[in-house]
Amino acid sequence: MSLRIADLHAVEILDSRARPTLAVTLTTPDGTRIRAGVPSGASTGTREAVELRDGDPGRFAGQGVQQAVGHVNGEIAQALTGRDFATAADIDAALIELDGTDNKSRLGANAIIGVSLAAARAEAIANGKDLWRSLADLAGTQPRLPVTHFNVINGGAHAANNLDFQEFMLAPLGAPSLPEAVRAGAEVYAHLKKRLAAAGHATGLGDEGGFAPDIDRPEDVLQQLVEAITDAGYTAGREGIAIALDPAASEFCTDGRYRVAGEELTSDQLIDRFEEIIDRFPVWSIEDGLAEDDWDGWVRLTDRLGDRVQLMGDDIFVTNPAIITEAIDRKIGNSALIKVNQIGTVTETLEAMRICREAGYTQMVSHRSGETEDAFIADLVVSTGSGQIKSGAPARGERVAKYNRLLELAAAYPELPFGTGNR
Ligand code: 2PG
Ligand code: MG
Repeated sequence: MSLRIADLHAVEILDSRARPTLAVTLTTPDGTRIRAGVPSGASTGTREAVELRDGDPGRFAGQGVQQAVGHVNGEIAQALTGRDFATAADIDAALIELDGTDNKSRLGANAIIGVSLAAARAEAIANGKDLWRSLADLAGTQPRLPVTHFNVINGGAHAANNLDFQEFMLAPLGAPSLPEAVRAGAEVYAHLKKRLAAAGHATGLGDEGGFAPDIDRPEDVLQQLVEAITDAGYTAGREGIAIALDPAASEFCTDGRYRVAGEELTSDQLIDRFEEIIDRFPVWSIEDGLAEDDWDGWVRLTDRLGDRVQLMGDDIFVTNPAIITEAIDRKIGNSALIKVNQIGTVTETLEAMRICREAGYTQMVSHRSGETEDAFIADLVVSTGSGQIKSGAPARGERVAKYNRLLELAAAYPELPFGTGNR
């Protein structure tokens, strides 16, 4: 097979938070137009690949992406069009080489990932395969439908409330199938809304479609969640619906001190707090429990709680194969969050996932707080068999686009297994 790009074109569009991002269209020689939308984070890790922003205060408060758009339409298009590539991985390699930096800061990771996502789709089409099947064949993985993690309460950098922890997710681990997991998420979401309203809380939404009540203490949110799960007729726990947290601790850590609901905690005190939380509530996974630069704290966190819950690195790992390798060496965490734009190409994302798989680290594929309707990550999670995805609440178009793609795959391929696949 040979992959040829006849035309590459990017446009500045809006993400779900009214900030600019890119839509990239790749046209093949036979005229097929393949589109990709670029996601963007708010609580980003400092070692993520660099998202190029124009910095012109007169446009979108400096958030414009016209330079990145210009790079796709200019330098990248010039370098890639009309050439024969054997695979999409070769296109990714050409992008990395053209950029020439360690962190994609010259051309912009937002420009590069847009082209990379479109190239992966072009490869699938050239091979006559669905995207998930094409990626699975490339990665040599066993496809599987994931447990959907619904972020139903938003705090931190994603909402204007007092809540320090960023995400409280419903994890229907006990659901018998993907459609039943989605149904459980949607039903509990509806009950949670009623319960919050009855308690006098606002039911406005945060960036990821979860409610954003003014509740300070994470334990009080967890109590509401457990009750909403029960109200909806489900069991709160791993046999029914468990809970996953993303405190996104880098966001409330200054000089090694963590500020939670007005209290100042050391790493060890925060670990104690997590232990109490796990004792009281059906929390099965904690992402970014400590800050991205608190590696010593992470070692102790993993040592103390690693055999009780999934400890997932997001800001600390940034989907970076080299950082994940170092973390595995130091016994930090037991799981990685996977975001395509944190590293900037599909090839490197698959490499990060391979490293996790081989080390026995679990993985969760993730959206960003700024999203488009592009559902690439739904195919990615199925193809790699990683067994877990988070795409926000079961509400708002850019969030449900991913869940809906999964529902369609579940219907079309009933032979696909469902679940985390964890031992
Ligand atoms: C996270 C993500 C996605 P952001 O911290 O896990 O939920 O948020 O995209 O803002 O980094
Ligand atoms: Mg996170």
